[in-house]
Amino acid sequence: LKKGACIVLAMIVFVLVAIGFIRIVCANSILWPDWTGISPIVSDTLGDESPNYDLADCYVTNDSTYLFFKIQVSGTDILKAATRVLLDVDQNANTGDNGSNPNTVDSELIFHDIGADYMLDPVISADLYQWNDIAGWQIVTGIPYSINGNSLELAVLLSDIGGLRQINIVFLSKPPDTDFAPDQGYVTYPRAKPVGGTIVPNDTLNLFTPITLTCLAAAAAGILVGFKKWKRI
Ligand SMILES: [Ca+2]
Ligand SMILES: [Ca+2]
Repeated sequence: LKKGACIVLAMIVFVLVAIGFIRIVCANSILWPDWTGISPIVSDTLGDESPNYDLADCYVTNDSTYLFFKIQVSGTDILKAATRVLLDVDQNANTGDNGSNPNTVDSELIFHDIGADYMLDPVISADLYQWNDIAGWQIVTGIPYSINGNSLELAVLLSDIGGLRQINIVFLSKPPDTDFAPDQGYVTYPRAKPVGGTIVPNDTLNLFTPITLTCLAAAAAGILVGFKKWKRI
């Protein structure tokens, strides 16, 4: 019986290790975006930290499956383990890590009006964390990452953060006592779209100045008078 139990235990351990291995392999075999033509969502102040911690340009984009992030520092080698991305997916500073809970990643978050519900944390490999008011940040799953010199890319499945919607974002380096991007407040992705309705171009609006309206009214009156005279003939 003991031998049988050992075999079962060994099989369970083998399966768990295999699942972990497959997850790590799968997590990093994704197609990263071509960032050409994408503007930074935030360009942080340069020189407010030592170069490899000093957040510079940060980018966000998405496809139908992933939300992608690219973070650059002003130095030559980004310190992956120091980087965090905070996501306020309900745009509500009262839910999530807003800096006031003892388990906060950084108490200076109180100056950012953000309540981060999820955090991307590449401290060991790269992982998605979810906030819990009692236990603090709890690991959810591994996420893909790619590192190249001063640039770090991270990706999170949209389905793991409740789908694509407008979210508020703050980038951190070396928390606590850290570099933030932006230095205060947050950035929003996707950016707000124009509200509905027809936008009339400026040159079309010029057609409706008071002078043109007066001329049009006079012309209409002239046509009407002319038409009445023509009927009497
Ligand atoms: Ca900076
Ligand atoms: Ca929130």
